Amino acid sequence: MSRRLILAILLLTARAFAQQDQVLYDENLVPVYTLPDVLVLRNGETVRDSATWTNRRRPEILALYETEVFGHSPAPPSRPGCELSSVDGAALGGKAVRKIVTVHLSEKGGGRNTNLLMYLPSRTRKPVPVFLGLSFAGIWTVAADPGVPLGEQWVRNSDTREYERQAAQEKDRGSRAQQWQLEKILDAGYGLAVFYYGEVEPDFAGGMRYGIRPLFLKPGRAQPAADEWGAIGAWAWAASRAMDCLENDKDVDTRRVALFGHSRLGKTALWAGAQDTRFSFVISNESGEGGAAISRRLYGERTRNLNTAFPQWFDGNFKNYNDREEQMPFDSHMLLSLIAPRGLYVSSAEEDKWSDPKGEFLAAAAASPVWRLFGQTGIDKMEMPGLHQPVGAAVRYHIRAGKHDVTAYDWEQYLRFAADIWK
Ligand code: GTR
Repeated sequence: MSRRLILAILLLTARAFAQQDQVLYDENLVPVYTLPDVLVLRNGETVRDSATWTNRRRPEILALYETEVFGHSPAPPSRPGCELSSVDGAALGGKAVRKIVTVHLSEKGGGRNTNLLMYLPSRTRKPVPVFLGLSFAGIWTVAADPGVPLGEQWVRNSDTREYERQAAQEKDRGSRAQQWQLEKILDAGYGLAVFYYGEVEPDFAGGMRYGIRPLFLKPGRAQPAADEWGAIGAWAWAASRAMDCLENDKDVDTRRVALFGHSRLGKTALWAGAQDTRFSFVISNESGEGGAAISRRLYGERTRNLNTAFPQWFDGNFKNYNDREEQMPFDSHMLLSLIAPRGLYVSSAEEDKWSDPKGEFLAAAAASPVWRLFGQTGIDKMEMPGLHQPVGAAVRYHIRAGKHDVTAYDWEQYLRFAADIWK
């Protein structure tokens, strides 16, 4: 290697480190920025009606996100790959019907599938609305339910620092129950369906080979092209395959399925909901940078941080925007706009500054004019609300006290939102 090359590499590394140290948390230092106008077509024409939005502007924005951010996903399979592997009509002490459905993720075989755990309230006879959630951990962590078989999970070995599959332990059962609030969901008359994202593709650089993406590579390719899906695209695609299976289930009210995700899985839920209009509303719980937060604010996490720490998440083209947020022909309000006119809930937590709560609010507000085209109200004030004061109608936002997490307070708001949207 030449001396000049070594020097250049050293300089670039030093710069990357300096940037990670200097996270912007001072509102006064947020640069002045101009967002691309969500209602102006690339040819300069203004969108004035819902038909122009649906037929012309929405496809433009979707294409931008497919090319520049998350990458194109493969076409859906010709038929759903769903196999009911167990049913218990008296789960959770008789409160719920529990089903586990094996969702086959590739028609080409390859043995890739994920287990969809469903709890439906047992007292209703009619098909029920369902929250579909992406989980960071195996499905046995959702509830302290001995009827869910323990499986394997991808974990980082603390000695070797390598990721490996480890068998779950009895103590893991229900370990994430408080992030799901299953009782509250069932009491409200809704079901909950959850799958573990690690079964679709384990979440680390190099994890792709254990997931579904290699099964869809174009002939002769060892890696997806720069405009083909990253891991978020794969997880989002799996959410749509889980939706195929919900549609297959006569106990589910398929016009009322909401998609929920937290943090990186909130980014995933937004992208899945943007592409797949079968989801009747989408919940972005603290999705932050690359999700709901406005990138141009430069507050908290930045594009470079995402692409450095998690190179597997986005497509190759997204790497072009490191330190160039102001050059993006899009920003997060445009990702959110793809959910219109369906429901959208964006939430933040006060101590989760890395996710830029204000940037998440501003994006939800800036996307709202699209809902207006459909005669709906989104968020009509640009002032950030105080803690625990949800604002907006078809687009709703709240910020709660506390840190990066999913809490009972968050679910209480989502259930209220569901009652409004699904009335
Ligand atoms: C962080 C990442 C965030 C967010 C979060 C999470 O490390 O920087 O973008 O996605 O992980 O998913 O918990």
